[in-house]
Amino acid sequence: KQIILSGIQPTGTFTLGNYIGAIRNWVKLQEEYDCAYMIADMHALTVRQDPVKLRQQILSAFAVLLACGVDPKKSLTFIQSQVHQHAELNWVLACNTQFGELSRMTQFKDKSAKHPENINAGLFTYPALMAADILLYQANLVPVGVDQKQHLEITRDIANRFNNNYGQTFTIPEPYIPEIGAKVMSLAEPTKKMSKSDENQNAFITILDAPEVIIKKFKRAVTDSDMEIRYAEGKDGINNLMSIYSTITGDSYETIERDFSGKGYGDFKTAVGEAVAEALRPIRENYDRLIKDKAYLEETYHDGAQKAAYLAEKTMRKVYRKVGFLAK
Ligand code: AQP
Repeated sequence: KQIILSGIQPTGTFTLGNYIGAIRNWVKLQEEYDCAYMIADMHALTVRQDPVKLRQQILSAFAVLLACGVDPKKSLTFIQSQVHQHAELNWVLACNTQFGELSRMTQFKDKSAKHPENINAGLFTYPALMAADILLYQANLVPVGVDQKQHLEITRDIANRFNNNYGQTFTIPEPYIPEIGAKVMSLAEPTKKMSKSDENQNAFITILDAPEVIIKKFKRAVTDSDMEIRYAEGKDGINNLMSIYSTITGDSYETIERDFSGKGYGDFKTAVGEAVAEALRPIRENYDRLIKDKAYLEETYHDGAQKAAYLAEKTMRKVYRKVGFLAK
């Protein structure tokens, strides 16, 4: 079976965007592949985090993954910082990554523009850690959104270079583009992607929002001054709502246009809100049950970390030997 690795940062409660674009596909992939899913808490440190909040968010993020249907019996499910090999391989790879190639990363440029007060070294070398995450498990495939293609490219470059310099060590990962998983846009600014760390609470739906909150947020969603519910250029707000509704219900755009012809934006927004609230209901119920069971969560992430470390250590031993370190 081919190996898949993916991760998600615990920088806030996961959004409908994270669900549609990532987690929902992860759940499907675990039936066909050997999957490894991690809470990327080390990556979250590249932006200043409140320690008390971060600790709570990591646990909550782990519970959300399970609540969505990621099954620790089928997939390796772990928290990045609990597997020390990520930090170890990060160092070796950082020493094999060039300043110039890191400087060209658009995410670094974006994030440092957004946080000019905290342009730290971790933010700059982030791609080396991401490469470590992927290469440690010899992943064949990495599910990526369009926004993350550049990161996978640099991972491939780093892996190829390492293999050429030191001999065959790493599997070269390929991008895995899911069939569905359109980009979900912000409800407040539909030209921007929906983001969990957006300051405007109305811009995103979280997986754990109560049904009435979801419906209210959709009612406030920014649309346009046109009256028609149809998918067309320039109608970013309506396009986004149609795309969300279509992914959740399975209805095509034509069906939606037909069903809502002659109806107002208000009716459509309510329908989208209700459909999303209903789809997220079982997840929220699972979560409410899981988050109370701290012992189970602890046991599950410890077990995941142990299994991950076993696999990661195999790669690490090889890497240390290849670069010339003495055996432990
Ligand atoms: N709006 C989105 N639509 C579709 N997919 C999305 N993803 C994120 N936002 C959308 C996918 O979710 C996965 C995990 O993302 P991440 O936690 O690594 O960080 P991100 O992509 O930067 O997500 P956020 O929510 O925007 O986080 P912050 O606000 O912390 O930067 C990825 O597979 C991503 O494609």
